[in-house]
Amino acid sequence: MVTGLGFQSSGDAARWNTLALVRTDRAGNAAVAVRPSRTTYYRTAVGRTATTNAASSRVLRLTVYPALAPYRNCDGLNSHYPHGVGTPGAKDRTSGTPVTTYLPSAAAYALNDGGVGQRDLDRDDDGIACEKR
Ligand SMILES: [Ca+2]
Repeated sequence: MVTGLGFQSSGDAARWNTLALVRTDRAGNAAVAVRPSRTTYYRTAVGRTATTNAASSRVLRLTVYPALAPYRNCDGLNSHYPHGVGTPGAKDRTSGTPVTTYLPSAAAYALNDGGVGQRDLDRDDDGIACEKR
């Protein structure tokens, strides 16, 4: 069992705030519930004691995307999704290096693929809207 295990968060993975001090169970597990409104990094850390050095865990990044929405143009869509949005498994139709880092989201793509009353942000119809490297 570990007591005084700091559960920390950060917006930039450089400056950390301790959200809670938790205690592990006999198996070494602890749980903390979070509900971030923006992309946040998390880690656990223990401070230095008379018999141990300070240490911290691996950093986890929890990415928070804005609510799904139709966008007026690719500038708007790329401001939230820098590499575009596409149906899962879509292949970028290009003669150059294909974009593979788009957000795979059928729902986000469906809002921006030129359906009824929508702007078509996937003009080459490859299943990825506003693909960008
Ligand atoms: Ca496309």
